[in-house]
Order: sequence, then structure tokens, then C-alpha cells
Amino acid sequence: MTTTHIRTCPLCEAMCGLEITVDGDDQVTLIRADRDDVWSKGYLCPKGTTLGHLHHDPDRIREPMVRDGDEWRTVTWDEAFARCDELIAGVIERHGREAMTAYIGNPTVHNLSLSRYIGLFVAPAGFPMIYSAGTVDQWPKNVACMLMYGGMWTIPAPDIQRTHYWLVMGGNPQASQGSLLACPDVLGEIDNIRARGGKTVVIDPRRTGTADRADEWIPIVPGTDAAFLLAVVNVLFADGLVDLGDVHDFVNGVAEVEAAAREFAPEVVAATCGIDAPTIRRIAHEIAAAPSAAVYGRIGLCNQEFGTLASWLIDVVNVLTGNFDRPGGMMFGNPIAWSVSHLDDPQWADGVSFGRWRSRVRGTPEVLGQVPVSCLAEEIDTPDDAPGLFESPTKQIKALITIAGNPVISAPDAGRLDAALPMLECMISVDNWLNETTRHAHVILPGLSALEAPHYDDLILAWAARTFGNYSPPVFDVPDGRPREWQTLIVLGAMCMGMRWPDIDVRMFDDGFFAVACEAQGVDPAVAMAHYEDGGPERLLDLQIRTGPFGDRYGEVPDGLTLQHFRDAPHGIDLGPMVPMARHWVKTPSGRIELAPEYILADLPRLRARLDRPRDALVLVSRRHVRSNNSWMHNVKVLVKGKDRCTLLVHPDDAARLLLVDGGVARVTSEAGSVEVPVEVSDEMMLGVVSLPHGWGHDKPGTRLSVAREHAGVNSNLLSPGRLTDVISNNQVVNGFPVEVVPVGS
Ligand SMILES: Nc1nc2c(c(=O)[nH]1)N[C@H]1C(S)=C(S)[C@@H](COP(=O)(O)OP(=O)(O)OC[C@H]3O[C@@H](n4cnc5c(=O)[nH]c(N)nc54)[C@H](O)[C@@H]3O)O[C@H]1N2
Ligand SMILES: Nc1nc2c(c(=O)[nH]1)N[C@H]1C(S)=C(S)[C@@H](COP(=O)(O)OP(=O)(O)OC[C@H]3O[C@@H](n4cnc5c(=O)[nH]c(N)nc54)[C@H](O)[C@@H]3O)O[C@H]1N2
Ligand code: SF4
Ligand SMILES: [Mo]
Repeated sequence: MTTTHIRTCPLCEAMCGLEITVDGDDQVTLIRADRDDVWSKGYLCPKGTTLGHLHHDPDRIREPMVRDGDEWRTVTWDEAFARCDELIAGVIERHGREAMTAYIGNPTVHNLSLSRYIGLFVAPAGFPMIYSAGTVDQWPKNVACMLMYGGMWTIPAPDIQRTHYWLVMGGNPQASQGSLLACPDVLGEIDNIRARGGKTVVIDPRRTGTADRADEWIPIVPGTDAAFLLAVVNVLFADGLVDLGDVHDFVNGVAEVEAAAREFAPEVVAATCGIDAPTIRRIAHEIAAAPSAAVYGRIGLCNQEFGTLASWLIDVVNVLTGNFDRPGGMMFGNPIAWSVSHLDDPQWADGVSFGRWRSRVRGTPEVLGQVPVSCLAEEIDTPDDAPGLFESPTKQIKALITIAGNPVISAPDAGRLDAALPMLECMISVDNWLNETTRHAHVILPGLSALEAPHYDDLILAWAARTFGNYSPPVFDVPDGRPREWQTLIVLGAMCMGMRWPDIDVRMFDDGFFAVACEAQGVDPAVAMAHYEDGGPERLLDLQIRTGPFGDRYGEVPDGLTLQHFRDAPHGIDLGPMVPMARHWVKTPSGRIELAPEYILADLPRLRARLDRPRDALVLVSRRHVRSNNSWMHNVKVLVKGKDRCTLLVHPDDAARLLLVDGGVARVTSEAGSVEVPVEVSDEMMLGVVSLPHGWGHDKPGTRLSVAREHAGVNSNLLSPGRLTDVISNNQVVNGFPVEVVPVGS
């Protein structure tokens, strides 16, 4: 007996609707696009068709595992939690919570349970500091948005379904499917822009698949986007092109921005950026002249030396050209269900300030509660009596809890972390695979597969091109007694708080959290609670919908939405395109958009000094591929088969100069390390820039990734220098650092 299930793919920000066919033996036999999905309308990518492969992967962990020496044992959940309790209580007793931390990885955002409940682990655990993939990702954007709009997740997105001019900087949606920009079939939208008489321009050191689909590609020297954008701002003021449009009465700091850009005329930055002055002027004029325009920057603008300046300037250009908060420009979303990430964070109750404490070894001041993820290794391997340590709320780390993260692959200076993890007295991983990171754990607590878990996206909907929502119930049942990830998070949080297994009352924590969420939305918890028998993320989701902008507020709004409406609408509910929302979202102390935050302006001298620095002979940048997902989908045979994708892309002239041949092997060396990797000669690279994907390096012993091991590739983060950061955001620089490349053998 075959059944068909309509679900949403949780793997990336495109949120594609899927039609999943399952046979009588509970085997997924086919996954294809759901043509009736209100959002994706039949779009999908190759990864979405592999949710069955992930679910059936024999290497996927389904029961908790405990490690004794090199031996892994499958244990009951009771035994696993008892072991966690023993390990955590031991570290608390011997070293205190100052010696404990957590690392939170990317899939947390894409998982209903983890996204809603991560706070219910982090808050009770009360670690002095935690780490996340955020500092190799969007931290600069978080800093800019916190200062400009008053919320680190108040992130505007380009309204590409209506714009007439799209400038894409450091993003490659052809591979990534869009990021901090949720829209299915982004490349199709590039065609639509052209059909409207508009234009898409891509600024990237690589002529990407997105650039191929666009109207123009402008190569740029990595790390110089902020200089380019300041020159654009300079032209906007110099040529009288500034017009704030709808937000004219709502912006502070225009004069300060004008002054800041004064010394960055196009001629001043041209050589540094590798873009001639007339082109910079032309782009500024094109943005200003377009009926609507959206300037967009993504990871290439964050994971670089001037990440915050570049991320800030993206929004500055949109504001100055009247393209902020209007259709076809840069807009905030209006999600049907509010996100827990938008709840007021108690740490900012007295206003935002950075540098409230420092890391112990490097002395790095915190930014938005985090220091660079590369600090984790040194915080583990440096004893408390080492010389030259800084006053810090933490001690040498003895316990680490990883949640859906693989920092041994994804964090810079990866080799040092890999060597440090065995020094831990307690390492617990909430993860579904035994990989490069989790092989060091003492206990692995698996979650569910995407097809066993319910789904409804969270934060991503805040920057979606349309106001829509789609709920997916689980495709497969799981045995009773198997904890969901949200329950595991609560148990671990409570243990770190000092409670002992099995005294932990998960329901009590969940109800308490629910009550706080109700109160934050002005709803009486008792009234809301009366609607439910069970707790958990679906109860919270119902609250998020009911108290969101279209919700029924538990009966107060007669036709308002509830989760049940989504259960009844498997293809989703679409409430239309983006609408101006800035006056709702902006929550700065002044109540206005802060265009010129002092904290960011203070970084300009660093950029000015960069203009005098000679260009490095060869620098490395990262890239993604549509068939990969960071480090964790290389165990899916249909995705990794075919040609090797972990290659070093080299421009033909660089190849000739360096005596590299296509298909040969090169040794790439940076100040941090060295790897050997196959060379792919391609004129899609800018001269002087080579590109290597991240997420590979699956040759470590002791993992259980039978397919990935056969397609190991190399770990590009062995090359990324840990101490290289965008200093004002603490974000790692994995793009644009110098490397040497030499041929190996012949
Ligand atoms: N050089 C370089 N480095 C980079 C980047 C780059 O562009 N260049 N990009 C950075 C970016 S943007 C990011 S987001 C990070 C990603 O960094 P990480 O989040 O650390 O890495 P992932 O590869 O996403 O690892 C995901 C982990 O979650 C597990 N997992 C998958 N699904 C689930 C689930 O449903 N539940 C649980 N509990 N576990 C699950 C996987 O087994 C894996 O261990 O990498 C960063 N590193
Ligand atoms: N298939 C797939 N999809 C993914 C992921 C994945 O691993 N695989 N990862 C997901 C995650 S976690 C994220 S954060 C997003 C990221 O989504 P995107 O930001 O679209 O990521 P990339 O595809 O890596 O594109 C980054 C581009 O920046 C360019 N670049 C590098 N340095 C610079 C620079 O200094 N200036 C400029 N202008 N450009 C530069 C690179 O050449 C590259 O083309 O993708 C998400 N989607
Ligand atoms: S683009 Fe691919 S990975 Fe992303 S949601 Fe759609 S099917 Fe899933
Ligand atoms: Mo990311």
C-alpha cells in the first residue's frame, strides 16, 4: 500500500514543498516537487529528493551511544541520560560551570524542535559563554541590524519578486538557494527581473552560476566590498542622488554617513577593489535610477575582513536610494508565526553594549554574547595557569555540549580543535551522525530524521519574499519513549543547571517556557494552556500563530489563524507579498533607523589602512555546491556521485604562472596549515583568487560515514587562520586570506 505525503523540505531557506511517496514497508520510494505548494509551486533542488536517503541511511544514529575508549556502545535512553548526568555533575563539582560551554550548529535553525527550544537549553545551562556557527556566518549582519534597527534578527531582505534592479554581492543562490533571502527558484526570479525590463548584477570574485544567469558580472578583490560600497555612497551624495523616499522622516545619521564616505571617492578605492572608477559610478547611478532596486550581500560579505562595514553599507545604500521598506526594495518580512528569536532577550534589557567580558586566552571582547568560534580550541587546550591569560568569566573548558554542529569541519583552525576535543572530561553531542566532531563525544544523543519530525520554519520566514506558512506533520511515527530533541535539550539544560537525572521534570520546564511566551504576547497562560493536552513545539507553534499578526488570539479574533488551519492546508497558506514593515520592526532607543552607528563608524580607519596595503598575490575564497549542505550531506550517495567537487578552482593565468595543471594536485598552504587538493583550472575565477569549498575532509578515523569516507575531500578550514576576524563583529574571515599554491608531483 503506497501513501503520499505533502511536506516542506527543511534543508535550506528555499522551503520547497515536496510530495513524498512511501510504500507499504515504510520505504520512501519517490520524492518530487509539490506543484501545488503555494510558495514553491513545483520548484526543488537535488537535495530535497534525498530526505528518504537521509532517513534510511544505515549510518544515521537512531539510538543513543556511549563511548568507552575507542569503543561505542548503543545504550537505552535511560542509560545515556544517566551517563550524561554523571559526566556533567562531575565537571560541575570539580570545575564549576565556568568550565562548561556549548557549540550550536546550523541545522538548529532548520529544525522545529531545536529552533524553538534551544533557548530552553542555553538559559538554564547558564554557561558564561557559548559558541555557534554564527561567527563563521552572519554575525556581522547581526551586529549591523542590532545597531541600525534594534534587533539582531531584524534583517531586511531584497524583494526580488518585484524589484527592477538586483545587486548581488557575495552570495551565490545558484548553489545556496538563497540565504537571509528566502525565495524559491532565485535564478528564475533573475529571469523575471529581466522580463520586467530590469537587471541583475553580481559582484563576486568568481563568475558563479548566479553570475552566469545575471546580466552582468563584476569581479572584486575579496574583502574590499566595504570600500566599493563607500564609493557608491560617495557618488550618491556627490551626484545628488540621495532620496530617502518613504523612510525620509525615520532615519538618523544621514549627515554622518555622508561625511564618512567623503574620502572614499571611486578613484580612491578602484585599485584596491579591482573595479574601475567609471564602473563604480555607473553602478551607483543605476541603483538610483531604477524604478526599484535592492542591494543584497551575503556570506562573501560577512566571512571577510570588513564584514560588518560591508553588511552595514548594503543597507545604507538601500536607505539612501529610497529603496528601503518599499516594494521592490529591501524589506522586512511579516511572518504569520512570530519567531522565538524575536522575543526580548534579557541580556539587552539595559540596552546593547559589546565587550562586556573577554575570552580568557585571546582576550577577545564579546560581541552579541559570543567570541569567534576559533577561540573554542584554545579555551580547551590552554590550562588556567598558563601565562598571559585575560580576566574572563570562564575557566579552561572541560565540558562541551554540541548541538547539531560539526565544528571540526566548519570552524577555522580546524586542526587545533580536532586535537583539543580529546582533552575534554565531558563531551555530549546531540547529533544524528558519528562524524568528525561527534567521534570525540562521550555520549551521542540522536534526534529524529526530518521525516520523523514535524516541521514549520521559524526565523527564515522573517526574511521571506512572501507572507506564508506551511506545516508538515511527521511522515513516520517514532516509538514511544524515544525523546524528541526538544526534550533532550531540556534535560541537558537542567543537568547543566545542577539538577540530577532522573529528577528532571521536562513538562515543568516546558510549561514554564510556554507561560513566559504567552505573557510576552499579552496572553493569559491559563487561558492558552486550557487549549492543550500536550506540550512541546507544536503547542508553542500554535501560540506563535495565534498571537501573530493574523492569529485568532484564542478566540478574540473570529477569523484568525491557528495551527489547525495549516493542518487543513497541506500545500500551505499564502497571504501575499512583502508589505512595508519598518515602523513595526525598528526598535532602536530613538525609535528611528540608525544609519550611522558609532560603533561601526569607528572601524573605518581600519578600512582606510587597507587601501594602502598592497594586494596579496593569491587569496582563497570559499564556495558552495547545490549538491552539498555544509559538512553533513556527503553521506548521500546520489549527491556525491560523479565528478569530484572538492577541487581548487584556479584562473588559467594563475595556473600557468604556478605550473598547475587541470586535474593535477596542488598543495595549498596558509599561515594556519596545508592541504593537498585536485586542481580545476577555470576562467570563472578572478585572477589572483582561488576557491575551495568548505564542508569536506571526511577521512578521519573513527567516524561512521561510509559513503562520505569514499568522497573525503579536504577540510578547507585547516587553512583558515583562527585569529583572522572581522574584529568588530568577532566573525571569522574564511574568505580573502593569503595562500601559497604549488604543484605536487607531476
Ligand atoms: N571555510 C568556510 N567555513 C565555513 C563556511 C564557509 O563558507 N567557508 N560557512 C560557515 C557557515 S555559513 C555555517 S552555517 C557553518 C556550519 O557549521 P556547522 O553547523 O558546525 O556544520 P554543519 O556541517 O552544518 O553540521 C551540522 C551537524 O548537524 C548534524 N545534524 C544534521 N541534521 C540534524 C538534526 O536534525 N538534528 C541534529 N541534532 N543534528 C543534525 C550533522 O550530523 C552535523 O554534525 O559552517 C561555516 N564554515
Ligand atoms: N547547496 C547548499 N546550500 C546551502 C549551503 C550549502 O552548504 N550548500 N549552506 C547554507 C548556509 S549555512 C548558508 S550561510 C548559505 C550561504 O549562502 P551564500 O551566501 O549564497 O553562499 P555561497 O554559495 O557560499 O556564496 C558566497 C559567494 O561569495 C563569494 N565571495 C567570497 N568572498 C567574497 C568577497 O570578499 N566579496 C564578494 N563580493 N564575494 C565574495 C564567493 O565566491 C561565493 O560565490 O547557504 C545555505 N545554503
Ligand atoms: S532548494 Fe533544495 S534543499 Fe532547499 S528547500 Fe528546496 S529542495 Fe530543499
Ligand atoms: Mo550558514
